[in-house]
Amino acid sequence: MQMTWRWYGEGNDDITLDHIKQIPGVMGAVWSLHDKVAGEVWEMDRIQEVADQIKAKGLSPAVVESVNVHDDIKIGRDTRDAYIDTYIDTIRKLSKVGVKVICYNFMPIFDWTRTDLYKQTEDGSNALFYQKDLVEGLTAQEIVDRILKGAGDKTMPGWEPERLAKLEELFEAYKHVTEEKLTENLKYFLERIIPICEEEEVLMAIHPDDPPWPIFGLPRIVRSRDHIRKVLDLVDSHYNGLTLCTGSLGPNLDNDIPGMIREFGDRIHFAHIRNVKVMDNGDFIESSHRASDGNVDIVEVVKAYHDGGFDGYVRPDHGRHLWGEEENCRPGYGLYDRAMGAMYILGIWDTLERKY
Ligand code: DNO
Repeated sequence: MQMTWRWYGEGNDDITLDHIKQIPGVMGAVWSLHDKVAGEVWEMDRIQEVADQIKAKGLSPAVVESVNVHDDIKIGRDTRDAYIDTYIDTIRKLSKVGVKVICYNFMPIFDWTRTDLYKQTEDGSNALFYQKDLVEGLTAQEIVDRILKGAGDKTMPGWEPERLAKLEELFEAYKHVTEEKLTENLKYFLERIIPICEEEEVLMAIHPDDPPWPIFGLPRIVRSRDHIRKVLDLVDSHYNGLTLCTGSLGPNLDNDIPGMIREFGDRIHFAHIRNVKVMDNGDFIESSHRASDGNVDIVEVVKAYHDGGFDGYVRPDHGRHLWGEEENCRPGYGLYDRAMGAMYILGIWDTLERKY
């Protein structure tokens, strides 16, 4: 297991590479060109610049999260081929600087969705929260407004104001995109990119839908064991793989996550490990990583990876906001809880490594 940390880039993250280096066990910075909207060309000099910054600190730039997929590819418009060409161009360039894994998603319009970015908890910390009936009661525009307001001046991947300004148009375009259609469009995309990934030795790792159910009538196709199996079978190549995110799959208590880790095995190229506490009414809050604090049994999760000899990349994913850090950090991406999460995961791993 190779521990990494998501870094938003020079001048775009209060947590610097120097901070990241001090977290025990972290060997890589998970990065992206965060100013790029889906479909834009990634210039080689920009890619090289970030990879060099990371390498200069002795960290690995092997994981990119995300190269976002343009909506025209998901919708299956005629313009998709040109966007796929651009995507392929980015894969080839990333390979040149040592990128091994690209995390991406195939969620229509919205990436992860929450109703409250700073839900107060009893111990005084706050965290990302999802209120089920509120999502059912609000319009998509109201959710967008809530998230963008909560993010303040911080850019939020998946919630680009430029793209979301055309919300009505986007919903109109997705009107005829059923689950089947979206799956076909993913297949089309994968059939074109995976041969290049094989050539360039870059593993694709699709991120599950968060939350793991359809919202606002939009289809979601990466949300259960059966969905994931289907996606991996669309193109049966090692390079068509998975980012297994315990916190995205976790809010559906029917998802047996350790079971999925054992089943999907070496098709998991990137592990996002975090916990969620699910309420009786289906609401959920992001909790600390400790198994007893939420519904995802993180000990069993790490054990499943260990039993399978997992050698891929992992990150502690999100954390709660502690000790007032929400003033400065991106929602879900504070320093303290993620650092403790990384240590909790490594603590379990190191214990399993011992032969008592
Ligand atoms: C949330 C992240 C996701 C993820 C994308 C991948 O914090 O895990 O936004 O980066 O879905 O494309």
